[in-house]
Order: sequence, then C-alpha cells, then structure tokens
Amino acid sequence: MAFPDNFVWGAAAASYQIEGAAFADEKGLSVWDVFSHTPGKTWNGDTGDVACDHYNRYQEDVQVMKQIGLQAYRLSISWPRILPEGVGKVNEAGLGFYDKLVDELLEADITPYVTLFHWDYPWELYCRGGWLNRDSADWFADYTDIVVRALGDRVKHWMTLNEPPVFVLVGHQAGRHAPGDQFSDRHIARIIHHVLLTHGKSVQAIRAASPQPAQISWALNTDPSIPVVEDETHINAARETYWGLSNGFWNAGLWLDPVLRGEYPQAALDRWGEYLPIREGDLEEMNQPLDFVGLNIYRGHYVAVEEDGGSNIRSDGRPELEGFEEGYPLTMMDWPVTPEALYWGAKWVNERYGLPIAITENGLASMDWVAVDGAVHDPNRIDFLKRYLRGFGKAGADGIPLHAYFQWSIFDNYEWAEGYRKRFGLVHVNYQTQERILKDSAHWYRQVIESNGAILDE
Ligand code: GBH
Repeated sequence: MAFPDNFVWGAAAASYQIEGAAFADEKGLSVWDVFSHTPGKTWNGDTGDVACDHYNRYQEDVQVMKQIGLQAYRLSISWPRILPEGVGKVNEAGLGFYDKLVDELLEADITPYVTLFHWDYPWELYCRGGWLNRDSADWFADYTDIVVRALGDRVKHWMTLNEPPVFVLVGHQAGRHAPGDQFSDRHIARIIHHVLLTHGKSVQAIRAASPQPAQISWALNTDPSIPVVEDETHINAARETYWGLSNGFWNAGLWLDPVLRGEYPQAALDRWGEYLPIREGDLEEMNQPLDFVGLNIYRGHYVAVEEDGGSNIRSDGRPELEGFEEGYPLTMMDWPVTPEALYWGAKWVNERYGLPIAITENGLASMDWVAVDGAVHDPNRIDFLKRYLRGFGKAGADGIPLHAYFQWSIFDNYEWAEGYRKRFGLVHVNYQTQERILKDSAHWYRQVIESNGAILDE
C-alpha cells in the first residue's frame, strides 16, 4: 500500500498571500506590508493589499475546497492581525476571522492544519530588533498561547514556523524578501539560534494550552539530493551530500538536528559556533517531541559520482548539473521538474529521525490556458503532481510512514517578490473580478483524493 488508509489529502495557502484586507479591522502592519509598499522590491510593485480577498470571501472559498474534496486545508495566521503590535493588546476582530474560518472548515468536513507563522512578522517587533532580539522567542510563545486558547478546542494540527531557512536567509541575508536585510554570517547565526528557540518554546506553549492532544510539527523547506543511479555508491554519495554542510545555512541538518536531536551538527559548531548565542538549556528547549516532520519540497538536486570517486557537488552544495538538469522541463519559477525529490526527501528525513512524513507544500507555477469555454487547462500541473506523488507513494510502499500531502496552492495567489504573475493554484483567480475557476488539475486532484492515490498508477 503506497498511501495508508488514514492518509490525509490537502492543499495549502498562507495569510499574506491570499487574505488581502491588509489594513482592515485594526490589523497591525507586518514586515511584508512595509516591504511590498517599498518601490522596487516586488515585481510590478504588487502588494498583498487585496490578494484573493479571502478575508471577505472565505465562505465561498471553503465551498470551493469542498468541491475539490479536500480532507484538510493548511492555513496560516497573520500574527499582526491577532496582536497589532506583536505583543500586548489582542485584536478580537482578527481572532474572530480565524474563529469563523475554522468553524466553516469543520462544517465542510475539512480538517484545519494551522501554521502560526508564514512570514508576516509584526512590524512593531521588527522595530524592536525582530529575530535578532532573544526576546523574540517569548513574544512568539505568548502569541502561540493566545491562538491555541482561542482555536485549540477545534484545531488539533499545528505547525509553528513555515520555511525558517527561507525567511531567515532570503529575508535577512539576500534581502529579496521582507524585511530586506543583508546581514553577515554573525547576525544570521544569531537569528537562526533565536528562531530554533522560538520553535521549541512555541511547541511547549501549544502542548500547554491545547485542551486536546495536539499533533505538532513545522514546515521545513528542503531540496533533497537525488542519486542519478540507484546503486549503493550513488545513494551513499547523495546521503552524504544531503547531510553534509556544503550548502551552509540551507542545510536540513542544521535546522532539524537541534529540534529532533537536541544538538547542532558538529560541522555547524565548527563553522559558526562562536556566533551562536547558546545559553544553558537552549538545546533542551528546542528539542521538543514532534508528531511528524513537515517538508516543503519543490525540487531536488541530482548527485552523480565521478569515476575518480568524487561527486558533482560544487562548493555551495549544489551539484554541477550540466548534462542532468539541462533538457529537464522547468516550471515558471525556473525550477526543474525532479519528481524523485519526494521519495528521497521522505527517505533521508525518516531514516535519520524516524518520524512520519508530511509534505506540507509541493506544486508549481505554470502558464494556464483560460479557454473560451471558461475552463482553465493546466496539463503541466497534472503531469507534475502525478509524477511527484508517485515518488511520495513509492516512499510509502517502502515502509516509510506517510502522514499527509498538501498541494501548494489551493488558489493562485500573491507569490511574494514575484507578485501575481506566478500562478501556483489548483483554482484560477481572476484578480479583476475575484472569480474563482477550478482548473483541470483541481478536477483531477479530486479523483486522486477519492481513490486515495490509486489513480496515480494508471
Ligand atoms: C514556498 O517557498 C513558500 O512557503 C510559499 O509561500 C511560496 O508561495 C511557495 O513556496 C512557492 O514559491 O535552487 O533556485 O531552484 C519556496 C521555497 C526555496 C523553493 C528555494 C525552491 C529552490 C530554488 N523555495 N527552492 S532554486
């Protein structure tokens, strides 16, 4: 059996990418509100001010999810909607939105999987040092407590942070995402330590506040190494590449070892130890039991072993891909289609930590064809999802415990610095009219769900 009987089929989205209503009902500013309104930062100057207007259309949107037959929906909560200043006074209107959304989902028989933070960091807290400030862990734990007290009677699946390497590195090192900083390694290491501490404190806050046994994880982005030949030599080389620290701060072990083993990888200590502000007890705080590992996977990197015994890995940890990636189809993000990524991602992480695996995001941006008959044809999306899902099913057939799969994304939405030009949805959104149209892939995904993946073999 590739997909177990209790496997969960879902789709995901995130607050700033779909809600709109960026200045409504006393919501505070997030770093993304400020960044997207800064000239030159996003494609076409696009902002999330309106996005899919999901804040006002959530009832209709839940009906769309129901039509697709989703068993679960992964949403995120806007921290400054709940706490306009990040800490302190609670905004009941903001909390009320998620309260109603959760009820609407349960009414439709869709299980909410709630991510507490998907990048819309409170501007007020950024002004107090943001992630550089060690207090950020306690600020987040307080916020967690408020949300879990409000929703925990109905929500039992929680994720703390979405893609910590991306918001830390793209937001604070490359500066291409909010808040747009370009810090040195010293500051980045400090931020990473605080983010890991935040995760651990948040997990503890969830367990303490939840009135029912909660299922907890986070959503870590990772680009798995894939052996180009499935023999022992290549598999070992791919494993070594994956856990080796040649891709620096992006390395999955840097993020997962503290959380699941209570220690930084030795190579990370050798490299950044003097920058990590480790205090007594920090690693224990980070190392809280999780119920599954959530992985966001869009692509992998092929690993080849050369005749002299070396491999094709460059100093930045990325394989030299000439001859492999060339000729591979690229998605509209220019990421190559590498369907084995879900198999190897599940395999590497499960063999090291032993936990069930959820794919918390997977999908692609594609050029969709809005036809004269009103349908939206997206054959590339069906092809992509089918091949990636077969890879994930293979992991299940190999005995790896699979928990869930969340397609990214239920709707076309605000693709951060790329604005609205990149469409990831199962559902097309006409941004002029806010009309939603199910793409061909949505109809296809409905059948995948109904058959618990059996149609993938056809
Ligand atoms: C996710 O980020 C986000 O969680 C989500 O909000 C977003 O809309 C979605 O994915 C689509 O972008 O080596 O140049 O080929 C994606 C994080 C990290 C995935 C880098 C692709 C490889 C880029 N990405 N990764 S490259």
